[in-house]
Amino acid sequence: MEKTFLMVKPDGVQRNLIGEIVSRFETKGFKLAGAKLMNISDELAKQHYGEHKDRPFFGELVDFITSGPVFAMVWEGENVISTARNMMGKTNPAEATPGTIRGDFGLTVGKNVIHGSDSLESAEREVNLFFSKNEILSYEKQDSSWIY
Ligand code: DAT
Ligand code: MG
Repeated sequence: MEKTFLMVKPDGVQRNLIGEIVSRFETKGFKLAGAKLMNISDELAKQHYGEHKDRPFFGELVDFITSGPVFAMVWEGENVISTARNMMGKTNPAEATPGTIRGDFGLTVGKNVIHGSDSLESAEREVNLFFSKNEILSYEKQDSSWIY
């Protein structure tokens, strides 16, 4: 089954949105496969956001994501990568549709509450960057026959 990496960013943690965000993916029908509250090192931040290293906001982005604890998660389910991106809303919360996480909880692109992998390749890369194999659990959920 497809997996994705999602992360409540430092602003979301400070604004007490962990529970709300977990709840949205849980009630949608996805399965939580791993989760941890953690601090991101400078090195991990630069690896994670490597694709943006030449963008003018890169320094700001690394400073922000390392500024406080994040809540890192692995979620599993059919089409979870693209569905989670739709549930997050557009990168800039000002353009994100109400009902999406960024549309409901954010105002500025620099503090947009949540990260989510944008492709199969980035999901695999990011899950492995943040989680070791033994932190990702494989288990049955009893509601699965009512979802699939
Ligand atoms: P997303 O997080 O939706 O995948 P992205 O990968 O293009 O968006 O950018 C990563 C993060 O970088 C984004 O969540 C917020 C920040 N960012 C993107 N564009 C920005 C900009 N123009 N100014 C400031 N920060 C920006
Ligand atoms: Mg991205």
